[in-house]
Amino acid sequence: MIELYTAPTPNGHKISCALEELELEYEAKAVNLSKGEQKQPEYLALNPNGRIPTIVDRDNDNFIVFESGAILIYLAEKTGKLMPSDQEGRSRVLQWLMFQMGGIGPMMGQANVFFRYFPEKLQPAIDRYQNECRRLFEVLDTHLGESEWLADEFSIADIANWCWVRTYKWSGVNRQGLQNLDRWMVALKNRPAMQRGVKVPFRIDSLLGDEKAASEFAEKARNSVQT
Ligand SMILES: N[C@@H](CCC(=O)N[C@@H](CS)C(=O)NCC(=O)O)C(=O)O
Repeated sequence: MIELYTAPTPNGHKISCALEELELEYEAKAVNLSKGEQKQPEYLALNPNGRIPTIVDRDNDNFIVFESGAILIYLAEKTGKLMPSDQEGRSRVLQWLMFQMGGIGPMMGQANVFFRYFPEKLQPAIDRYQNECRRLFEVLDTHLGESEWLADEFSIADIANWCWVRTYKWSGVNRQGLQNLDRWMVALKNRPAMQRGVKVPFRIDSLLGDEKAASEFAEKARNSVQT
């Protein structure tokens, strides 16, 4: 049994989607980010960075893992699935996983901050992050024109990138004209495990068609953005 401390965000969904794909038994524990539960001492004892996700592996002497990329690697190595063990195959998965961890995730996160949450509208900052996200989407699109999946087989790298790219509208990033990326997005969306994973720890409806819900959500997030 794995305990997963999470919230309905891309970094949380990366882990619930992987756990669903791997058919591992897990218990999701919702961390209320707008109430600041991630900064409480009990949680900081598990994750010194005060962010979700975190796992506790009850079957491995309560081993704790934080940082979503490290959690994905841990789960893949624990099961021998979603990442090959040969050096080159493993490296190809890690390259695209790191591309998400160091590029797509932080850039979309900053696009969200400046496009949705920041009190002032700083257009150069919004443009900077949205344009960088678009550039990263084009990198994915070019690669996916030559390869069905990001690495040789479906892997944790696909899960990690998909969980972020699917939220492009919230970040205000243009995804038009990227047909290879579109093909891959649909392939992932059609996987039952991914469909289950993005409803953990609870289902949230798209905020995009509901202005009131979107502004309430942005207001809560704004309060947690430290300037
Ligand atoms: N590098 C971390 C980033 C985690 C992260 O930014 N989590 C966000 C939700 S997607 C969070 O917990 N935000 C709450 C906060 O910053 O206080 C990871 O990949 O695990």
